[in-house]
Amino acid sequence: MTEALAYVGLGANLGDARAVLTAAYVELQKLPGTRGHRCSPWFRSAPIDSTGPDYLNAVASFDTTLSPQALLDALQRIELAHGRERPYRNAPRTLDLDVLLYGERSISTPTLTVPHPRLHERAFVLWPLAALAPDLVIPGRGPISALLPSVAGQALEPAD
Ligand code: PH2
Ligand code: MG
Ligand code: MG
Repeated sequence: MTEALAYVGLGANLGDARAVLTAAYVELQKLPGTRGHRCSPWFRSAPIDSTGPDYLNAVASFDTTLSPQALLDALQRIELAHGRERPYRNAPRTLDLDVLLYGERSISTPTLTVPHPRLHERAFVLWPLAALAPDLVIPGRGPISALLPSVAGQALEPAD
């Protein structure tokens, strides 16, 4: 079965964000059809296009035989298990798990867009991603090192 290297964004800004992100990463490691998990350092930042407390963010990567949609379904089950509600777009959340990248594929279905459509404009995604994979090339966007300067204005601090 073919395997793809997936990158998943983790974020939380409600409740005990540190405990929830830790638990979510443990659950990612237990997902069937995944192996070789890595997690970036954690970062704290103010909400972008959103409100509420500061966010805790990280990026995880792993090899997976799950299809993109099966991976999305698994992430949504983990979000729900942590009390995720969706009252309105970009609402504060107990846990957000986003498929950022799935190998080198560009995917556009009614339920999933990969690369994540706002990945390239968000410091809270680009910096943890670059920490895991400094030589990464984002399909349709280019080398991650070339994208970082454009988010230099977004404050982000290490949260480890
Ligand atoms: N997620 C959003 C909207 N804004 N801001 C920060 N700092 N971190 C996030 O994870 C985040 C956000 C929608 O998913
Ligand atoms: Mg999401
Ligand atoms: Mg998100």
